Amino acid sequence: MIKACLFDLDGVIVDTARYHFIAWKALAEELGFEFTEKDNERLKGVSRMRSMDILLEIGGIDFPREKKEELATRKNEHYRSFITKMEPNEILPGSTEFIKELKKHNIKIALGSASKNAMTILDRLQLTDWFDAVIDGTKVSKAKPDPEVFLKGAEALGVSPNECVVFEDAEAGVEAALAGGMKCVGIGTPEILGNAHLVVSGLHEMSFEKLSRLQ
Ligand code: B16
Ligand code: MG
Repeated sequence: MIKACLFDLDGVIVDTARYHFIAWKALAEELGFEFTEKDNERLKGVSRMRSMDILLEIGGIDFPREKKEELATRKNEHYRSFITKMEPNEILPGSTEFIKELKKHNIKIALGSASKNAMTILDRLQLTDWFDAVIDGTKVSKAKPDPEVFLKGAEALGVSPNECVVFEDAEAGVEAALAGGMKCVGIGTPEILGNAHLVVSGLHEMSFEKLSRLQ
C-alpha cells in the first residue's frame, strides 16, 4: 500500500541545473579553465562540496579546504542571485497537478534533496505548503546513494520505507531509494535510470492510477 511520495527537487520538480551551470562555469573561467554542459551532468544530484571537488578535478587543480569552501560560497552566492528570482512558472510541467492529485488521495508528500537551498526554491515556487516534510542538504550527513535523505523523509511522515515511492532524476538517487527499501520512479531515460521500477520523462506522465500500479 503506497502511503507517501518523496520527491527530489532539482531535475524532478524544477530545472535549477542551468543556474548551477552558469555559476560553476563562471567560477571555472575565473580559475582559467573551461567547464562544459557535459561536465555539468556530473554535478547533478551531487552535494555542493563534492561538486567543487569534481570541478577542480576537471580543471586539473587543487586547493586547501578553506580555499575550496570560500570558492563554493562564492559560487553559491552567484547561484542564489538566480534562484531568489525564480517564479512559479518555472515548475516543471505536470508537477503541481500530480502533487494535488496525490493530496486528494491522502498520499503524504516529502522533499528529499541534496540542496541546502531547497527551502528558498520551494518558497519562490509557492510549493512549500504542499509538503508535509522537507529533508534537504541541511538535514543530512550522508549523500545519495546513501538512503539517509529518504529514510529521514519516511520517518518524518510516519510511514515505513516500503510504503514510499521516490521520484528521482539522478542515478545515485535511484540507488538511494532502492537501498532504503523504497519503490522508485526515475525521471529521465531508461539508459541511465534503468534500475528504477518505472521510468518516465517527467511528472506530466504520472498519475495516481499509474502510481497505484507500482504496488
Ligand atoms: P546546493 P537535488 C542537488 O539537488 C543538485 O542536483 C546538485 O547539482 C547540487 O550540487 C546539490 O543539489 C546541492 O545544491 O548547492 O543548493 O546545496 O537534485 O538533490 O534536488
Ligand atoms: Mg535531482
